[in-house]
Amino acid sequence: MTILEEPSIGAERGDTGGRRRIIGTSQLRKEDDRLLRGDGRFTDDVEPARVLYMAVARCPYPHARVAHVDTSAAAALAGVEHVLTPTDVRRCTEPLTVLRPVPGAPRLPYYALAQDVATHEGQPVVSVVANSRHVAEDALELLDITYEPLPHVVDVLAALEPDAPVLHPSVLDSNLLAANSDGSGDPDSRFAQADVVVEGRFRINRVTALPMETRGVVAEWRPGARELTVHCSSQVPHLIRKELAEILRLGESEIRAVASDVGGGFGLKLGVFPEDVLACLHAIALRRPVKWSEDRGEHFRGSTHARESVHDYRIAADATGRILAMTNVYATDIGGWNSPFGSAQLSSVVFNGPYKVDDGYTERRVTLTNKTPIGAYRGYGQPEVNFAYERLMDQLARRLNLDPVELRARNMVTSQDMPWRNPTGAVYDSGDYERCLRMAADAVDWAGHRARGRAPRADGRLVGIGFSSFVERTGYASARFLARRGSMFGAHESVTLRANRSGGIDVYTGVSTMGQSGETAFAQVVADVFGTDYDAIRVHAGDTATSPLNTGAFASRTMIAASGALRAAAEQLAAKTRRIAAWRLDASVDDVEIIGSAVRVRTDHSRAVPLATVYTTAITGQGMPPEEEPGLEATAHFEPSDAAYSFGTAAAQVAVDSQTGEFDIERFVMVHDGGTIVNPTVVDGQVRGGLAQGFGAALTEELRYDADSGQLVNGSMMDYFVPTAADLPRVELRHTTVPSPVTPFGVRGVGEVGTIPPGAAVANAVCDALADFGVELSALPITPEAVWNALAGQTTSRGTELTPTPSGLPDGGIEY
Ligand code: SMO
Repeated sequence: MTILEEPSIGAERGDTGGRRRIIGTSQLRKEDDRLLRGDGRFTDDVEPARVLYMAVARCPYPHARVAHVDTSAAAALAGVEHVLTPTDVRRCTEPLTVLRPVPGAPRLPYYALAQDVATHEGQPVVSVVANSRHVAEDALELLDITYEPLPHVVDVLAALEPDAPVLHPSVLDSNLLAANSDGSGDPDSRFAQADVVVEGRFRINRVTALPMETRGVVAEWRPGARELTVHCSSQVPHLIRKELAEILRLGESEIRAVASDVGGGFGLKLGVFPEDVLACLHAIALRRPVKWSEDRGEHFRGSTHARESVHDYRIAADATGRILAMTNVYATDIGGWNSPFGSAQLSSVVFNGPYKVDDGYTERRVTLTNKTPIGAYRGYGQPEVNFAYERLMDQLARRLNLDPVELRARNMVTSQDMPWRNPTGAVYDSGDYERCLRMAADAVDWAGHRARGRAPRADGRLVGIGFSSFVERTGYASARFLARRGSMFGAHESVTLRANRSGGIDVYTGVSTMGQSGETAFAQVVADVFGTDYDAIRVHAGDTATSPLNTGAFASRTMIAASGALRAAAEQLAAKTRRIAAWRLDASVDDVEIIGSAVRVRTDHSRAVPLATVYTTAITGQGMPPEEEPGLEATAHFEPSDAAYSFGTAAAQVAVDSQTGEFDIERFVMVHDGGTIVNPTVVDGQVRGGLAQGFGAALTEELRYDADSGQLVNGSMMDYFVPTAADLPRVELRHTTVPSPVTPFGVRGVGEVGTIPPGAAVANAVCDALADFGVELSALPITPEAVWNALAGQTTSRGTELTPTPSGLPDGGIEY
């Protein structure tokens, strides 16, 4: 274990005496011992006695009436224990709830099994439980389901046309689920005054988070105890518990949700999916445990997709390149139903990226199509708009014959501006955006590249360098903000700390462990604040039976909120520990300090008492100071004063073959500020992991639907190209550290940041290399074929521009 002295970090933590800093050090991950030994406990590892297995029949059509369901042959198959039909589900459950509804959208009557009409391929229609997965799947073959296919629409813009088939005619007369607008100032006048306007339509590909562990659930009902235990692969066990209680008409006390190890969440595992409800219903009916493990084919059709959207962006500038106004009117695909976590808002919230824009407007059109629902995915709206505004920044630079780095620097929000409120009400807390940009430009020798000019290299290829500057909103502004948007959770986190007689501290959290190293970071904060050893802290994660009610792990929010709760609880526990120890040592409280595994008198280190002894004193209540109550446990809740904004600039260097469109990413530099860093190795891993997913979405990944059949045509690992380590460019990572003034210790979230810049940086690099050909890329993914098409002057017809809705006046002043 390395413990480094880092006196610059965490100055606000007050007097730490001679103690070693633990925040800011690369402690070995708590999670790795079990994970590297293959000893993790994922949902599929849970195998209760007498467990049965569920399989799900799914609609093969993009849009179809479920005319008739006959389950008799399936139910008669030897080994089949139970079958659920749409009628059963309608009778015993409420519609699925949404954790973060789309503001202004009606609630769609979405049940765990399709009622009357299925609106996407892969939607569950019947579920079967048998004594093995094989038998359950065989039984699916014996189901007699009559579908009447209905006209479908899979293109997000076509779905908004007046002649499009309407997916949910009982609640909507079009496929526009909701339109949300926001903004401030007077963008129309600024556009009228502008010396130059750049605009474009940017198409963002449909991708999926593809966690290594697919979804899964094991449900067990003990009728006498009235206790439903639900093991599930989830980022939000306490929210799953609440939602299942509502959907299954149970009390929350009757449900225990457990998400132990989670093999990746990335936003996909937020909220209840149909299969979670089905497994519970079977388990309750059968009084036996029921397990479902999603296979990869189901995952591609039944788990949420992400990102697909079309953005019409405009930037107005004066002749010096100063941005006067920016607008983003966009249609975002939500698929066939409202997904468990609603639709991306961040494409509106940070539509201006790191640039100082006072006059701006955004409008989001949440659009239903006959495809798998779209949900949250790492970055959730931010990679989408970064691609658009950063492509336009380069186009603006070319129009004005300005250096794109200087243009960016000229427009960035400065540290003097901050806190600065953008047109949608997002308050940028602090940072030095330009420093990251300059560091990235220096790292790739931007000046040298400019000086060298555009001649092909010796190998005949053209070299280009592109930048992407970005902000990432991490955490939420406040519970008040969430309430206004109808979200079913708070902006806070909650933890319980409990000392034990072995001299350790147990930390209980509802934040599940899904690769983000929460156990490690939580332990570091507690050890640091309390003053004990990192090894003395044990984190118990993801079980609603033991942890305080909390929010969960998403929105890059966990450390921002949890570090405050951990600090408060550790301070309470430390204060009582010192009072008890002082009493035992016959010293004054102010004279004792916690160091490692003991409490000692500052001025006389021979007078000390082991922490195990102090804890035992409190736990037994024997030998306590007269005025103290027994017990040594603290629960704390903490809501940060605002969201924190991470920021940075990425730079890509590419070499492009101007004949074929093939290109290589030769260098990729990421300069990033995540504020105060709790564990540098973990932060590097988070940023690199995000970049890997960012490169996938930027370069190779796209879920494609055939317009005629409405079928997903590449829903398998053979056909959907996720890059492996061998396919990824080498990443050169640098950090700056500007502590955030709105969070404990100055932390900023880092979990999603890597997904944001790859698309824009690579596209800008390719367009820089091909500047003499006038190539401007405006769609993801950036494949060699797309570059070749652009070189050949092939442009897809843009269609009608999405213009602002006349009645869609800005909400005005809702803070983010
Ligand atoms: S897309 Mo995330 O888990 O908020």
